[in-house]
Amino acid sequence: MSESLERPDVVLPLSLSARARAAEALRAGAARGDLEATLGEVRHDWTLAEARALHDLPFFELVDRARAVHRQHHVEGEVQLCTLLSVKTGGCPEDCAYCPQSSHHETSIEPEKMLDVGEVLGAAKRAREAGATRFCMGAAWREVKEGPAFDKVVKMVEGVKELGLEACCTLGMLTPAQAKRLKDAGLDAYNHNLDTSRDAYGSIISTRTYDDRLRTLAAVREAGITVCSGGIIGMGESIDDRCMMLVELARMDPQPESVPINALVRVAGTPLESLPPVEAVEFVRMIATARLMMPRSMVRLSAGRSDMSRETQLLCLYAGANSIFYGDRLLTTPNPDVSDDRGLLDDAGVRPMSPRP
Ligand code: SAM
Ligand code: DTB
Ligand code: SF4
Repeated sequence: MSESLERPDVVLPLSLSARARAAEALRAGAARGDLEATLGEVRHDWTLAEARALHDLPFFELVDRARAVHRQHHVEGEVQLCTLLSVKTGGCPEDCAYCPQSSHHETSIEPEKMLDVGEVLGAAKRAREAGATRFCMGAAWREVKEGPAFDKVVKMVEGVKELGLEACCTLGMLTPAQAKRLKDAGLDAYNHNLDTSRDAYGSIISTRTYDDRLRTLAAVREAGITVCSGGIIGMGESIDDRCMMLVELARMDPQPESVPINALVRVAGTPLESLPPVEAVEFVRMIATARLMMPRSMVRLSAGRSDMSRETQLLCLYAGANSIFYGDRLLTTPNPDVSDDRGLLDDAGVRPMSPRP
């Protein structure tokens, strides 16, 4: 034993921390055992310790459990293809550290005028012909403002619904009255991400609060529109932050019908441009944990696929993701080519989901 370990002042903290670690391991073991008993149940009382116990399971065990829950609640070997379109690009007043469209950062994205309804419906029709069943329109807005721009969005939603597609929008903060108007236009889903944990949020965005986000989600739910909310990993957050974000989402009652999990797309000119990429195994852990905590939700393998191998993407689908963004662009950044995605799904024998009747 080294000299330092024999000194009473050192021995005590060391043995305490060893005991604490042993107790923690026991607690985690118990939590894992308990969690096995409720596998596949929709629960709204998740704790951080439980989320961590799942997230930190041996990788194969985590994926096995997630796969079992996935098969219990979802059609095997099927993936929904969703196409994104930025209907109003750039010049956003918010300071989201990850976002190329924020006017606070010097990126290559220049503000553009809003697309016309005809252009958007043309893109939606092409997306449908290419096999997408859901079309999501994004605007680089802090919030929706009443007026001609919102009137145009309402027309876009009506047109997308006439094409037989699921319609989703992501337009920033929304009031209950605006949510109601979108619902009346036929909107199926509204995307508004928590992005990260409440604790990490302040280091990523300062121009609106976590509670602002929750208020918008409440307005969406109240209007009878389904909720699409998830977040981004790879922004320098801890594993606890990732798990806490999932806890916030899973505690919602009802849980979000749709949970996009994005890997940060590191865009030049944003404050996060030099962060290291997300490890594949960490990304799959996040997908699998989301699947376990929100068994019935669509878990969407979202931004970041351009930097992932085919094998990583397949592992995500195996571990519980059942949707991808499909089309050569996300909002402003690249996405894998449609032909590559078709090849990947064909090679794996995964079927694109058919339109719902
Ligand atoms: N302005 C609206 C808002 O923030 O709610 C809608 C558009 S915003 C681009 C939608 C979501 O895209 C963000 O909440 C964020 O999760 C995701 N996102 C934006 N930039 C990203 C990036 N560089 N990498 C990964 N996800 C990103
Ligand atoms: C979501 O969670 N990811 C999508 C969608 N919801 C709107 C957006 C990803 C954007 C990635 C960066 C960009 O292309 O601008
Ligand atoms: Fe604006 Fe949305 Fe980008 Fe934030 S994420 S800067 S709100 S477009």
